[in-house]
Amino acid sequence: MFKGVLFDLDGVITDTAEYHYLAWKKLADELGITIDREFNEKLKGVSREDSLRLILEHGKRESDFSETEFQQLAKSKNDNYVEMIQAVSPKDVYPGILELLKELKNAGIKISLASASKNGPFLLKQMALTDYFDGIADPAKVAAGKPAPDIFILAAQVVGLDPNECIGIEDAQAGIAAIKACGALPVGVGQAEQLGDDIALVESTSELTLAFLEKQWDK
Ligand code: B16
Ligand code: MG
Repeated sequence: MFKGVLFDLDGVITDTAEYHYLAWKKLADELGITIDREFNEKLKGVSREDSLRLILEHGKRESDFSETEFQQLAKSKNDNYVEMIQAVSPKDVYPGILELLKELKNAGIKISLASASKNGPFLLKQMALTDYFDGIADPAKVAAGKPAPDIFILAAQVVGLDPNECIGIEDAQAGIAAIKACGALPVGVGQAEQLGDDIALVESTSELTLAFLEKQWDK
């Protein structure tokens, strides 16, 4: 039996992707760079700095800013995003997630957060989920973001486990790659076209039950 579940946040616990998109779009517009929802797919699971780099490259403006200016742009996007997520509440938790957290807790399985977002702890608080988490991996403490395995390795470590004792749940390509690389068992939320057909997949988080996870583990 697995001993821990490593949760991605955005796209697994709630949908903050739309807010990230709107905040990046505002910044891109100000810089005269056009981004759309299709481009935004590339930013899912990717860190704030790496996302900004991708946007600047997309607009061929990657050489136009000093390091200080770059950090100011990242801050301006985040200020905007943080303003938007003040409205996040328990109503925004995806279907089945609260029930799953309760089942895991009752079964004595460790629950850890492996989100690339520095706003993860704030979002958990807004959704009243903080108390369910035994650990939170701090993305500021890892050298490389997803698809590197670092954040998932740390998420296992902070709850005293080895990644190969854990299941990782993700909605992004970069995140599934990170889970595979750390040695945990990946479960994807989404479609095979994006996440691959070689892993367990659910279309909706409502399918994520303890029984479902046990079945994947025993396969
Ligand atoms: P922040 P996840 C990721 O969250 C988002 O998917 C990604 O769009 C965002 O850029 C990243 O967090 C960093 O977020 O700017 O709040 O630190 O999917 O890893 O939970
Ligand atoms: Mg995600």
